[in-house]
Amino acid sequence: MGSSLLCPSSSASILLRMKSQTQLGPRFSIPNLNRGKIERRNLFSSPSRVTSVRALLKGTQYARIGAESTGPIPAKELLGVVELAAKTGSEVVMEAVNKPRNIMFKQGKSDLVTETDKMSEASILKVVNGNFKDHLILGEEGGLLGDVASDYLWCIDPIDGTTNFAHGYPSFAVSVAVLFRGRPAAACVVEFVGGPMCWNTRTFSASAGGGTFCNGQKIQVSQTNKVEDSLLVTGFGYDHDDAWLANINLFKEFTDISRGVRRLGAAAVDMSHVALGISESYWEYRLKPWDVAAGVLIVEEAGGTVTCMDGEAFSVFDRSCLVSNGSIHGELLERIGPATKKLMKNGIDFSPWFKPEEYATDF
Ligand code: LIP
Repeated sequence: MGSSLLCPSSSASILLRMKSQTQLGPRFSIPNLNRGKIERRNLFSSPSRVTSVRALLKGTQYARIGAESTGPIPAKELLGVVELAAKTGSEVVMEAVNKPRNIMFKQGKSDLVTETDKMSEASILKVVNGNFKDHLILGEEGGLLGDVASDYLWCIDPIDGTTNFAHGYPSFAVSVAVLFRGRPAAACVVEFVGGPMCWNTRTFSASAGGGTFCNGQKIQVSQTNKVEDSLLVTGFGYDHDDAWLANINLFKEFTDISRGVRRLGAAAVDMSHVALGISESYWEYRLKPWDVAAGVLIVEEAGGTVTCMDGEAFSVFDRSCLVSNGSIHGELLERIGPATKKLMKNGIDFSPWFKPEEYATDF
């Protein structure tokens, strides 16, 4: 059982880890992900075929992203530890939420990290290690540690939406998920709601095949079936590249044809809101595994759909993510699909990233 410790928590290692996959060195590979696709067609070749394309997309079944098995550890046991870990991290964040922040910078002036991110992650690691000594862990601040031979990979974002946290602006969250052979098996997002003088939390949790719950009550995505009746959410990363620009254009387009597009700044929160049925969709380019691993399972288990932004089957190591209530997924892809395929055609890198090289997956 080989044990490895990568990217220990120092600003140099953070910089190293935040670089793209190819810059990361041999431990993070770019594997050829041959995920099973249920149906792939060239749906976007001719804009004049919009009506028939929509009919086709309505019948499209998208591949599920949740784990089909949780291996020797029952889903319930995994979920219990995931929830405890997220709760423990959220207590650290709650303790700090009304105090002055010690802000540091990662790659640029807008990519922040605080002492609280690091303390929250340390408290989460303690819970995971205390329960599963031999699991592999990928934390936003600490990088990769544990046993690369493990089938279980924990994806930890100790504060998703750090910029909002640093400014005392909702929304932000603690996000914890565990994958079994690459697929999300259990997930928990503790969302901070309210604001100065009235901070509170609500907890979203899900396990593969077990449904999604918010503060213990089962939740479902909305039934809205047209983009024109939908409230949409997107996000923009710190790297202002071609994909960022393409999404600025999608933001404009969808603002024109929906009830509005919001930009809150915390992927885990944005996805949990789709699961709760208070928005219909969320998408973003260039998210990392720790941003998405919990949120995607929370959406799927609430009855929603998760794909890449070109409509392909999704894994947490992909560089684009589209979640929706399912009913409007095809209509969203009529615009998001071609925009993403154009980026691909222009050579923009959409290969998987942050996948630990020796970590075995089922796709
Ligand atoms: C952030 C996301 C946000 C996204 C940024 C970033 P962080 O996570 O949740 O929505 O736009 O790219 O990844 O850095 O606050 O944990």
